[in-house]
Amino acid sequence: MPKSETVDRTADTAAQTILANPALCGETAFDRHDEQGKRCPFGDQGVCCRICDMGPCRVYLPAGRGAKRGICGATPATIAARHLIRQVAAGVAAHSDHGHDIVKTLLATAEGKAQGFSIKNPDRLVALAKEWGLKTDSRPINDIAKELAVAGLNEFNQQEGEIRYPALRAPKPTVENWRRLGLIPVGVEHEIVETLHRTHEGVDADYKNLIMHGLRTSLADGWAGAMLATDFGDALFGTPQPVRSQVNLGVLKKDEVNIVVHGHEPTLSEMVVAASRDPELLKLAREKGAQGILVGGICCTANEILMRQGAPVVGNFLHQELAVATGAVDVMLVDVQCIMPALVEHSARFHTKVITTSKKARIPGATHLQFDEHTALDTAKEIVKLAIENFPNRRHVDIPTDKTDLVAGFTVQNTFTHLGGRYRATFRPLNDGIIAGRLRGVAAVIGCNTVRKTQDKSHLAMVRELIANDVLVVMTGCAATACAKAGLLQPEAAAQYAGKGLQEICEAVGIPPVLHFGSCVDNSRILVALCEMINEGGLGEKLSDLPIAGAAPEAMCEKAVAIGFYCVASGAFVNYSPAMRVLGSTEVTKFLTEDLEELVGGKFSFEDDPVKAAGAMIAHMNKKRAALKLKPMMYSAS
Ligand code: NFS
Ligand code: SF4
Repeated sequence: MPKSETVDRTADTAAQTILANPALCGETAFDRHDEQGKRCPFGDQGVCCRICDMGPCRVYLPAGRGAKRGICGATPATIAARHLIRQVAAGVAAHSDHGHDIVKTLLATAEGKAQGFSIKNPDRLVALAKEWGLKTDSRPINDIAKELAVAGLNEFNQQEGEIRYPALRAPKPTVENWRRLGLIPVGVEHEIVETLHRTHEGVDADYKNLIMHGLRTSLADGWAGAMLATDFGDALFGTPQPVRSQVNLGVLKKDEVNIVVHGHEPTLSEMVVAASRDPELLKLAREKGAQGILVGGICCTANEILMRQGAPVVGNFLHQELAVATGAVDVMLVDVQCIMPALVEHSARFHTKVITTSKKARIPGATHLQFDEHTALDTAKEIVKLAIENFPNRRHVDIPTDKTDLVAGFTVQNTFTHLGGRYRATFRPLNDGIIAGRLRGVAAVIGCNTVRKTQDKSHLAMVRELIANDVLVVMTGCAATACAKAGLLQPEAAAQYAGKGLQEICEAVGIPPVLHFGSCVDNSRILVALCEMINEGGLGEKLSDLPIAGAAPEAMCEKAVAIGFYCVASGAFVNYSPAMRVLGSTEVTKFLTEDLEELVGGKFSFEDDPVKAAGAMIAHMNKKRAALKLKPMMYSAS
């Protein structure tokens, strides 16, 4: 296949190089996508119900096909809403189970039972403990950590009251509105259980009632599960600092042992990075003919070790099979989420060993090495050793040369600290920039890759359009990796792509126009940043007053649905593409894209064209700017 024919599949030149040689690369998700052909419109539009075993029932499509109702009488709206909030619950569960594991690791560390772990940022831990109302004076750090971790676990299984963070962090009027609507979760598990119950056959049939519970469930992700993963992760593994690194398949090294960590949880990958620096193992690598050991990441694990260790990023979601196809990956180490089962079969064409490590995620044919925090360092060393021993088994190696510099590691605590020589976190420069009309607002562009759209293309088009219009962009997940590969995460990108006002802010603060905030659970950093913007003053009273917007331009998984939901529930305008599976119900579609705004201040739009979607986000920011009576934009159209 000539390279020119791969451009529909991916905008990434390294990926194009690999896909242009199918004889070497073998089958990938792109081929399996073609093999699926045209999808069933009922499933695609959310009106196929398989909740009970009288079905599946395929109900009325706007095109005039299908029965009016399911066997039980469920309408298209009921069916679409039930399906959608089950996706929300699954997404919330994924982020929250991840957060839960980090809290448990913090507890094991405090009890001295987690091998190789220590509390890397005790200041952050003490700050959290104070925020949570715990006593911190003259107490040993492990005591505080233990009490904090136990309190953290309670956020998951609490059975009455409210999760803690909304009242602690969100602006009061936003919290009051959530309370008025009954949207504050009791506990993470409580809401997930209730979603599964409500969507069981013959329970909740009111689509509005279902969607509102979906919003409540999603808030348990953004304001508990994911927020705990970020906060406790920062205390345990260290809070990120701005860091330079590189991204794309070209970071793999021909003459070094390459270990690619793929998945989501930082507990294992942190240890593997540590083990790769072990002098004994480095010596063994040299004995096998390798010059060193490289640990690079795919998907959100990549973002975790990039943010905290500056480790190079091999790629985003659709790069997982392509990385193996370089022939240079000695071990592909996976934990949970976004791991294609096809990796095992695919890797068999090369010499790559796929190692699964979580009891929750095994793949037939993979080597399984159970990871457990009590023996973390030993397991990590064993994995590194396996990779070293596999190095001499390499066959044909052909690594694309593409790699790009990037800056990552931004957080609520560090983004605006360096201004004017003051080392204090203050959002003043950001708020002032918006108030004066240098900056139009802030957009969060996040989420996945999907074979339903050209890899990375929508991310790039949307982000370029936003920054050209003086919108500061914050990114996480595979979206951030997409833009990093294209060079948008470098300070130099401001001069090339940003509007004049954004350029001035970037120069004054010393930041790129696109800020990498981390993995997908780190979207919680964005929520906290929005709270800080309100606290700083001048931009309204509730989160929904802010000139902000969100987008997932290449969304793929249930976690993205959950994130979209908690952003809308938190008051944001969110463009989600490809559309959520609700278009078969005009009522549900209208509720999500219009009516929600009156209730929570945020709403969805499902525009697939990334430039038009950016236009809608900009229009929303303009509307908010007008409501706040802010000055006209200094250099671009208001
Ligand atoms: Ni987010 Fe991360 Fe990527 Fe999507 Fe998967 S890695 S948690 S889900 S595909 S961005
Ligand atoms: Fe059909 Fe109702 Fe059963 Fe769904 S719950 S499969 S609509 S009978």
